[in-house]
Amino acid sequence: MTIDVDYGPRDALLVVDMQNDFCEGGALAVDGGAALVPGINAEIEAARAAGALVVASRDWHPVDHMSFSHRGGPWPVHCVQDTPGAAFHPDLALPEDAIRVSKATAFDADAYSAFDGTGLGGYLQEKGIERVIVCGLALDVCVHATVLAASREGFTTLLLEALSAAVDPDAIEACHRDFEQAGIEVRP
Ligand code: VGL
Ligand code: ZN
Repeated sequence: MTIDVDYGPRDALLVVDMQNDFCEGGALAVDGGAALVPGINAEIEAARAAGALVVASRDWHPVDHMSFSHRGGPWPVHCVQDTPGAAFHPDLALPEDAIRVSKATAFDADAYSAFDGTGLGGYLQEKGIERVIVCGLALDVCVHATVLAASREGFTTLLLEALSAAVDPDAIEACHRDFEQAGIEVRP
């Protein structure tokens, strides 16, 4: 089953941070994270079949990153470069030609959005992409930031909420207000 998105060649499906550390058993596990994988795989297939671009971001921190609690940051150690926790979920069916984007790779800065410091916006523009369709983890952190950034960069933005899950479910309401204010379409 796929969500009924009319994908085309001017669309990019952006799969955010579907990594082991954000799934059950990981260092910063999101409830319901792993269960999203089959639905995301179906979406990837639908997007590809219609000639859409498939992009996958990953949180990719150096050791001792400033966002880790032992450095005074808000998060436990997670998604350290080249560790199993930073790998994409093993069942995520990323095509070989999918675009991989690593973010938050500097010691001294965090980046929640896949557009932050990656050059992704310019790249998508060069490719003629007009709409960005977003799914993945976590709804209230990196998906929230990524969706707002996509809209700010001028892309028509669609969030597939059934293919996302939050670290803090109590934060979802505030996210919805932000999405609405920015004119972002949320597909439940
Ligand atoms: C994320 C917390 C810390 C995310 C990344 O990908 O949502 N959350 N770093
Ligand atoms: Zn992180």
